Amino acid sequence: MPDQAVSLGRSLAEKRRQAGGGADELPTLILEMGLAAKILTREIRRAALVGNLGLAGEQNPSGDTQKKLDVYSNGVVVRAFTDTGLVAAIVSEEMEELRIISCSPEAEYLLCVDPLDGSSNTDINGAVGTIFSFYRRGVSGACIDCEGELRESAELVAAGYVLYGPSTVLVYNMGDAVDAFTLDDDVGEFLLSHEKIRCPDRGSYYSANLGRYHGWDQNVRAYADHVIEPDPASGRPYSLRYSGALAADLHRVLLEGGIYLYPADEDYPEGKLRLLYECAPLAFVVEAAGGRASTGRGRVLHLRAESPHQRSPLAIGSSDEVATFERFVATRGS
Ligand code: AHM
Ligand code: MG
Repeated sequence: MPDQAVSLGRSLAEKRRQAGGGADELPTLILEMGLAAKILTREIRRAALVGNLGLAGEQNPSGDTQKKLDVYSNGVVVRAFTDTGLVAAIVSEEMEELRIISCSPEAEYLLCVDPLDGSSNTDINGAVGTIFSFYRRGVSGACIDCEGELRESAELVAAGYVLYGPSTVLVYNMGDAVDAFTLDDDVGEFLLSHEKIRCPDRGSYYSANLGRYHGWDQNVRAYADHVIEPDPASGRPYSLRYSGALAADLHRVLLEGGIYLYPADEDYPEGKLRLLYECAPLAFVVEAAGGRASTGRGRVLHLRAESPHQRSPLAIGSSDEVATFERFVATRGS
């Protein structure tokens, strides 16, 4: 361990000090996400030994059959943020309705979370993640229609993800920069490992479920054909990397460049991924790192959610790569 290790707690305290202290509770919320991530790290690692792999049996609001770890992860996250007193309501992939937590004036934030992203990977010891975002409520101190708040007035103020891979990494943006903290198992702390991350403008990796190729629009198929067309001058053919966990594929693109795509297709005419707890949080991270996040036709962050589980197409990663995808979508028709 380097002598000058910076813990997540110390880094957040320093950011709070630089911002002049005050009542901004985002650092407390990020720290709480760090605690939930430590508990989930432990449980994911030992799941095969304590009977926590496999299906739970219920369907989630998106129609996916929940894994035991989905249910467990949702419980950990909901309990963690219920206890802070700072969160008014939670939207989760694993809960049908938005869950009202508190109506007090201190409960200034809305949490949107995918507690266990990529849960099809749990049973094969593959990478999984947690994706989260915090919105500041437009109105505080009243239990009004919070879904309406998300749509009308709430502001996305912090977002990030946790990747449970060979190590656990927490990446977040509170509006200033994107930093990554790696969990040191022996110390029991998230320690700063990547500061002020910049997403390369270009990259030669692409991530997409090519099994869905024949359900895509011809413009999207043309783009998929383009990236594998040999052109050494522009770095093509690109290499395919697809893990089945958005957080893992996004992490590669953020650090090494490239593009992650989940376009609309015949089965998912609005795209498969969910706006509030998958697309928007990662857009908030990637844009702060100099990358781009698009529906193919516009910025993901310009969308307003009409419902908790609203879907969106997603193209995210290096700015030049996403811009090229948008040109294909715009010029080839659909
Ligand atoms: P999940 O959060 O229910 O696991 O689903 C989201 C996942 C993304 O992480 C991943 O990129 C994509 O859905 C995989 O979908 P597919 O199996 O269609 O490729
Ligand atoms: Mg997910």
